[in-house]
Amino acid sequence: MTTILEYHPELKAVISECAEVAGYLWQKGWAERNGGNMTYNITDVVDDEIRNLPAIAPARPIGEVLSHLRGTFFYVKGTGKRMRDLARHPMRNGSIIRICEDCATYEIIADEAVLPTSELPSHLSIHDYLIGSGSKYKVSLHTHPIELVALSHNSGFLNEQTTRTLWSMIPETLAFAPLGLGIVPYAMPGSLRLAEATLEQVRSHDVVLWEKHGVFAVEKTMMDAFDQIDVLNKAANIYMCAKSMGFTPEGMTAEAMKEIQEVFHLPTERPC
Ligand code: 2HA
Ligand code: ZN
Repeated sequence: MTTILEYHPELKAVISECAEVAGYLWQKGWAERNGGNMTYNITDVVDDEIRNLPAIAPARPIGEVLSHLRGTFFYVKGTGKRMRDLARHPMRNGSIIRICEDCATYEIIADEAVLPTSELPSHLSIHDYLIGSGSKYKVSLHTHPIELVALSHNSGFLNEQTTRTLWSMIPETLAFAPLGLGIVPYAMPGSLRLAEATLEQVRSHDVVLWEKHGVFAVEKTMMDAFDQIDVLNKAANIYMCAKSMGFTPEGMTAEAMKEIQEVFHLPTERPC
């Protein structure tokens, strides 16, 4: 079957990156069944031919009016679709959508009429904020990393100290996730409350932890979003390995952490 990707190498590279990351999510055990979501603002790699493709399904409401999304295009995982299937067949388990002129509806334009994730409104509202604030961030990724979700089952970890604990596990955590983890109290998946609380935290953190559920990250590329989550989850894994060996890890000293901050010139705000 022909796919839009055959004649659009830039778009193909972006979708291949989504498929590669979906495979990692499955391999890591972070994407059981249809767990997790991804959306990619592909507007930059959309040429006139794609821009003018006819809709292959009737326009559907987003559920909100998102005025910064006029004329934008997204690759989105399909509702009920599995990351492990998306890894092999990204255009059968996700689709390309165009946001309509009214900024309240969208149309599927390729390759098949795969309906987007039920989390589409919350992902799109975050893209709307990113575009509105002039951000270079183009992707949003939600997944279920085991160690971070496990930590979130203890209220003692639902605070800013958790970021400091994770930073102190190995030097790379602070170097590569200098804004750490934002925390969002439990809220119903897909709810407006979850989306609003996530937006609040995503402005000032690398990754947002949803209590007893998963994480959410925005980044420039899907691989970067994956890396942010992987770095923080690795630190949680080291913490838990030490605990299961029967001791509380010492963590790097405050001086060692300060040295990392100085050498790496770490940002204290998102480069939006
Ligand atoms: O769509 O993980 O939280 C799958 C999910 C929703
Ligand atoms: Zn989830």
